[in-house]
Amino acid sequence: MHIKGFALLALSVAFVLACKAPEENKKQWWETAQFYQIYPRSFKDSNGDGIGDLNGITSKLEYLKEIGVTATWLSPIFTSPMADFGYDISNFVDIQPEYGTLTDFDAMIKKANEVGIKIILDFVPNHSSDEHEWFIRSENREKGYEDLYFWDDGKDDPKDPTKRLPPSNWISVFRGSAWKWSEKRKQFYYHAFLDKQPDLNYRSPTLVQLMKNVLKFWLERGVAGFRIDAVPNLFEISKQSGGYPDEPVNPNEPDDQNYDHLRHIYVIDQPETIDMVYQWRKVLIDHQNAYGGDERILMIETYSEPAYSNQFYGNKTTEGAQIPFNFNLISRVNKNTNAEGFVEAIDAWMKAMPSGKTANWVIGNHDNKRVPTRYGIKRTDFMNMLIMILPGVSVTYQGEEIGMLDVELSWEDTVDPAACNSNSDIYEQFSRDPCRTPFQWDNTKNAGFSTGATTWLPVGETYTTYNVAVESATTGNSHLKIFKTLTDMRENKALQYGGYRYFSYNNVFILKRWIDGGDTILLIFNANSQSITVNLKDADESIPDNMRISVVSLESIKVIGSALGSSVQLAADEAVVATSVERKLFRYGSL
Ligand SMILES: *[C@@H]1O[C@H](CO)[C@@H](O)[C@H](O)[C@H]1NC(C)=O
Ligand SMILES: CC(=O)N[C@H]1CO[C@H](CO)[C@@H](O)[C@@H]1O
Ligand SMILES: [Ca+2]
Ligand SMILES: [Ca+2]
Repeated sequence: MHIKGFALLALSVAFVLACKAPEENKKQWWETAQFYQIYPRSFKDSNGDGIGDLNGITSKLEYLKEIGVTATWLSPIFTSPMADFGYDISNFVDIQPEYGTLTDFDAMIKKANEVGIKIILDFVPNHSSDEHEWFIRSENREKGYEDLYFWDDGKDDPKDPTKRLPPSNWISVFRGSAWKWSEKRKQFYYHAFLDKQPDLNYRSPTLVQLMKNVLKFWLERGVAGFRIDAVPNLFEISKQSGGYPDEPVNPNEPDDQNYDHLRHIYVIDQPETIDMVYQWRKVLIDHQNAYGGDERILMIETYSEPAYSNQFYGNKTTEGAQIPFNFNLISRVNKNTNAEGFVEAIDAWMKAMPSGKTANWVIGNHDNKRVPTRYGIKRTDFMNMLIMILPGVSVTYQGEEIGMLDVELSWEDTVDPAACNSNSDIYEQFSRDPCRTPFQWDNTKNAGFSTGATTWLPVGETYTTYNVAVESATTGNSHLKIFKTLTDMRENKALQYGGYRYFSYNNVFILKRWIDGGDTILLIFNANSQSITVNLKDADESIPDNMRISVVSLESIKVIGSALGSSVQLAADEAVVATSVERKLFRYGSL
């Protein structure tokens, strides 16, 4: 008895000591988080008008918790004429009526706090709507508002003295000249996106302060941070530093209406942008110091080379954004990428990231074709496995957890301005509608998204196969079960704190995570177009013997819970996750 008691005491002392070290470098909540992007218009409609809304989101927060989401970022919900579906904001501090009210917003935050989901808002700082009060006043040259936007007389038209020409050759992201003539002010204004999205002028201290007030407004209503839209476009070369010079032509893109026709040396990635992000982080830090609570975060949209985008993390003296989005898995990976290609795409981030920072992995959003279209249907589960098992933060766009497919839409059904600005022959090249169709909840009418007669975009035809209800209820495997098992696994210290190694072996991609004295987790993916047998000890002799299969891609016939073995046969595009613990990791199903 005595000895037993002593042993227990000794054990608990050892436990306390052993726990101390990891606690010291305890991570912030967001560093091990699963983020989920909601496109509010298409997530859940609560009142049958065919348009998703805040009350719809509130009613589904428990679903997000259930599938292991930590925080959700919402595409814009603010007052907007909807020329770019909410990315054209006419009031930064109110809710678009079709989405709800500030009272609904407060109710959503309250519910989110109860459920344990953090809410992150989209902050769209580059431009406002041309219907924003600031723009109307600026166009009227009201005092204090004159220079909140970019105004310029333009150039003489040598052919017609009554006409003016735009100040420069700058092209809008959505095609055509980025300058629009205002009859009222008799000047041009600059718009990087639609002409209904005039760019805000960050060289105006008034504007800078107004936008910081917007951040404070939402922080005080309880948001956990912001995802910042179109950061590359924030600053452009200033009038003071030499007017608005023409950008050089890119010979690879002959279509002179296309954004890619120019090399954007004056309108994106200007040095001042970095400091503005630091200033916004300061607003968040000040708020946290005043109100307490968990760290508030900034996630930013950037597409630049690491030398530039790494600066967003901050420098030796100043904090920046915690999460500059990593789109490498979107830009460098496709259906045909081989195992080495995956290694290179991951390296491109891991090797460039400043030390001590947290990586993040994005495979889709409301601007890109859906995951099964870009990576191939059979690789869908592998992509979810990859972002969950790589070190750092995972980011999921709504529908990726159920393997939603792009929905092909006719020219008549197309509403995205990026497509409508083109024509019926080429619109599919530009349209972002196929990835924005209503979320598929169940087998009922409108996939359970809405009880209305119609929905703002048609519901995908495959909704009876890919929906939450069907994929939860099946006794077999499903995309959703795979997703949930993976988010469960992310509680494992090996994934949160462990080491990592990824490599290609006979065109099989292998990712190993492990923690000393703890588990090893293995992801194996066959990138070959035929089956292959891999000898694991040959691939990496440190892989433990007792690995068991925890997750498999949908078409795999391997049995969850069975031993992985030292010689693993994989079909083309088959992906398997194995764990060294003999623990039941599959939450439901036939096991
Ligand atoms: C970090 O950035 C701040 C703000 O832009 C700047 O004032 C400071 O000089 C920078 N520090 C270093 C060490 O580069
Ligand atoms: C990924 C993303 O958020 N893209 C947005 C970038 O900004 C433009 C203009 O605000 C939007 O149209 C895109 O949807
Ligand atoms: Ca609605
Ligand atoms: Ca801008």
